[in-house]
Amino acid sequence: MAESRKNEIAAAAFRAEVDETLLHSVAAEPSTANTKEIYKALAYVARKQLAIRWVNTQIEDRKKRARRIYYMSMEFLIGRTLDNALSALGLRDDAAAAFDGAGGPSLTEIIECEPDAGLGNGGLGRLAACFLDSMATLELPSWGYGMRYEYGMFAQSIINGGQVEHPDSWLIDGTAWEFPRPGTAFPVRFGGTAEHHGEWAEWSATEAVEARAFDYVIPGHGTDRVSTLRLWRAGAPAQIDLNAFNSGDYARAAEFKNRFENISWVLYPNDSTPAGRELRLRQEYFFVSASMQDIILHHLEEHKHINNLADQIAIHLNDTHPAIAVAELMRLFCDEYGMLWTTAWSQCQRIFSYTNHTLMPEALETWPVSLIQYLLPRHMLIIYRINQEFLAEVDRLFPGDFDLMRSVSLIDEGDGSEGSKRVRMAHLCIVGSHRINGVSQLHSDLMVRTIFAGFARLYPERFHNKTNGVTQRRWLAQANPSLSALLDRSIGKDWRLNLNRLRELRPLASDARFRVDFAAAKRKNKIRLADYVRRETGVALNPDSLFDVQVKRIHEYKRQLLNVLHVITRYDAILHGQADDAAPRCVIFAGKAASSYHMAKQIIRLINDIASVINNDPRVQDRLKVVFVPNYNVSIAELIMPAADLSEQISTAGTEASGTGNMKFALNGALTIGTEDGANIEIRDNVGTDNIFIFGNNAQQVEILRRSGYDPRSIYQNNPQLNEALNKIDGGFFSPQERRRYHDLFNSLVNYGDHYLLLADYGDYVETQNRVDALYRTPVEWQRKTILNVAEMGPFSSDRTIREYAIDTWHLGASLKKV
Ligand code: 26Q
Repeated sequence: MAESRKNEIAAAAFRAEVDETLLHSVAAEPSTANTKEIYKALAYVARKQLAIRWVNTQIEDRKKRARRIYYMSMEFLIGRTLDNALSALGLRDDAAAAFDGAGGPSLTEIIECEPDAGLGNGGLGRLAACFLDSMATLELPSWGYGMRYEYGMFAQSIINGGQVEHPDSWLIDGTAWEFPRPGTAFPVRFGGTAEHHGEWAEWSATEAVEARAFDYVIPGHGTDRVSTLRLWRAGAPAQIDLNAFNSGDYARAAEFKNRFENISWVLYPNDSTPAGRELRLRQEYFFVSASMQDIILHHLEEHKHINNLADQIAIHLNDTHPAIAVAELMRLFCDEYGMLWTTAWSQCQRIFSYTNHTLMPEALETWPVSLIQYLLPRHMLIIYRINQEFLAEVDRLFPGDFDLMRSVSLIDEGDGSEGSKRVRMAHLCIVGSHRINGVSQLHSDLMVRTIFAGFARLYPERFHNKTNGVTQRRWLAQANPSLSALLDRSIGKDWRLNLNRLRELRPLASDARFRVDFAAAKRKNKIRLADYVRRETGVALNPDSLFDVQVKRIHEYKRQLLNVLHVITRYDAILHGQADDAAPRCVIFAGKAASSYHMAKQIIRLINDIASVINNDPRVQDRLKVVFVPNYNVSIAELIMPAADLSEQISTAGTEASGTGNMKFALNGALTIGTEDGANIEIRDNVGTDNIFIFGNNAQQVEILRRSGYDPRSIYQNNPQLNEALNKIDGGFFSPQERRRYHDLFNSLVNYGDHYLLLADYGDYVETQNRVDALYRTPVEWQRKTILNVAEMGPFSSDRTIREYAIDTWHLGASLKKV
C-alpha cells in the first residue's frame, strides 16, 4: 500500500479515537466541540498511552530492582505537554493529518489552548525539566520530586509601561496530565520539641500536614520508557477539621484547612535572591520530607532492610532548596530505623550529590538558627551534630586553622549574638554529599576558588563540573518546525537522539542552496513572531530587519541596562544622521522581575518608555524598533528563540553561572553577542572565535577593576556617546511626564559604583554591535556563521549533561541507553 494511503488511514483512525474520547470522556459532540474540548480529548488520548508506559516502566524497574536516581527540585518549569507527548508517542503526524486542513481548528491552535505549567522561576527550573526529558530518553530509572503549586510563576502584564503581576491559576480548568495517587500520602510534622535518648531523639511535633502525591508522566523519545515527576500537594489530615465542621463552625474549619493547604499554594517568585520567609522553609521541608518517606517506602518494597539504601539510590539536590533532605535522611535513619549515627552518615554521603547554581554571596541560602529550631527542632540537633563532627575532622586535617573552621562551619555565627546565627544550607549540602558540581567550566572553577575555597582544600575530590545542556526535542524539534524539516531533509532525523549529528552541517555552510533554505526557515520564524508581537503589543516588526533578542529574568547582573544604553546610542546615531548604512534592527526584550525587586521593575519601565519614544519617532522609521514582549514563559520562549538573529548574553563576567538560553538561541541559528561568562565561553570554544561576538572585561579583569577602585563617573564624563545616553535617561527624555523617574537608576550607574560594571563594558559593546551590523549587511557571511553555530551545538544537549551525571555522579552508567 502506498505510504500516503497508510497515513490517511492512520489519521482517520486517530480522528475516530479523538471523536470517541470527545463523546465518552469530555461529554462533547464531536461535530460541535470547541477547541478547548478538542484539546482535552487529544490530551486524554495521549494520557492513555502514557499511563500504559508508566505502568510498564514500573514493572520493569521493580523486577530488576533497578538503582534509581531521584532529582529533588523546588522547581520544574515544564511548560506545555501536549505537543511533546504526541511526538514522544509517535502520534504527532497522525494528529497533524487529522486536524490541519480539516475545517476545524489546526493542531497548532489546539496545542496553544494548553496553559503552561509554570512551576519555576527561570533557568534552574527549566534545567530540571530538560533533565527529566533526557533522563527518560536515556532510559534511566529516574524520578523528579517537587511541589504541586496551585499558583506557579505569576503572569505578567504591562500597564503604562510597568509590570503588573497576576496570579497564575494554571489549574483552573483542571489538567489532563496529572495522575492523583490517593494511596500515596505522608504526614509532614512541624514544631514542638526534640529530646535526645543516646543515638536517637524523640521529636514531639505540634502539627502535621499531609502530603499527597500527584504524578506527571515524562515520556522518553525513541523509547517506551518514561520518567515520573511526582509533585506534592499539602492538605489537612482528614480527621483534623472534623471537629470544627461538626460544631458548625465553618469559618474556623475553613481557616484550619487554609493553614495546612497554604504550604503548596504558591511558588516564590524570586530568582537569585532568596526570600527568608518562614513559609518558604515550610515548603522546603514539606516536599523534602514527603519525598524521603516515599523513597524509603519504595526501597522497602524491593528490599528487606534499609542498610543497602546507598547501593540502590542516588538523590540529587538541585541547588540548596532541598538541602534539609540531608538532615531529614539522618533523622529517618537514626530515629525511625534505629541505625547508628556513623553508619547513617556514611550512607548519607554516598546517596547525596549537589549542584550549585550561583556564586553571588547574597544569593546563597541561609536560615536563622532560631527559625529552624522553632519549626524543625530535631533537625537543628542533627545539624549541630553534623557540624560538630565535621569541625573535628577539619581540626584533624588542618589543626588550629580557625579561619578555615569559621569559613566552612555550617553555622554563620553572625555578630555572636544568639539571634544572628544562621545555618548555611550550601555547607550542609557539601558535607552531606560525595559530589558537588557547578554548571559551566568557569563557574565550577570560580566555585572552588571563591565561595567554596575552604571545602576545596578539605575535599578536592568532591568538586566537579557538569556544563548545562538543553533538550533538542523541545528547543529545536518542537519549537522550530521549519528548521527541523530542513535538517531532516539534509542530515536525517537522528539529531533528535544524538545531537552530535549536527556536525554534518559543517560542509553545508558553504552550500549556497542550503544557505538560502536556512535563511528561509529563519524568515518564516521571524514572521511567526512578528505576527504574535503585533497581536500582543501593536508594534509592527519588519522580518527583514535584524532581530536582536534578550529574554531572561530581569536582573542587574544580566545587564538588560547595557543593552538599553546601546539602543539609545543607536537612536542618537540615527537622529544625528550617523547611521545611514546601519542594518535595520528590532530589539526585543522579555522577562519577569521579582515582585519585590524595585530596580528590576524600573528596568522594565525604562525599556517600555524608550520603546514608545523610539517607535513613535517618525525620523526613525524602520531602522530601529524596540519591543517588550509581556509574560515571558516557556511557550513564548519557544516562539522567540527560533526567530532570533542575535542572542544577547551580556552578564558581568563571573556572575552568570551558566545560562541555558544562550544554548537555545545558538541551536536555532542565532549568533551570540556575549561576555566571557558561564557557558558562553564553552560555546565560543566550540563554534570558534570567528563565529561569535565576545566583548568586554573577563572575570579576572572584573576582579581587578573592582579591587583597584573602579570609577564609573570618569567613564561617563569622558565618553560623549555614553554621556548623551545617560543624560537622556536622567533628564527625563523618555519620561517627560515624570522627569525624575530614572534618577536613582542613573545614580546607581554613575554615582553609586555601577556594581555590575556596565560603563566599563559599554565602549567595547557598542563597537562590537557595529561589527554585528557590518556582518548582517553581508548575508552570505552571516548565514555561513549561523549554520556553523548550529553545527557545533552537539555538546550542549542535556543528553550529554545527563550522561555525565549518570556516569560520574550517580553511578548509573550501566543503565544508560546504549547508542
Ligand atoms: C531561594 C530561596 C527562597 C526563594 C527563592 C529562592 C530561589 C529561587 C530560584 C533562588 C534562586 C532561584 C533560581 C536560580 C536560577 O535560575 N539560577 C540559574 O540556573 C541556571 C541553571 O543552572 C543557570 O544557567 C543560570 O546561570 C542561573 O542563574
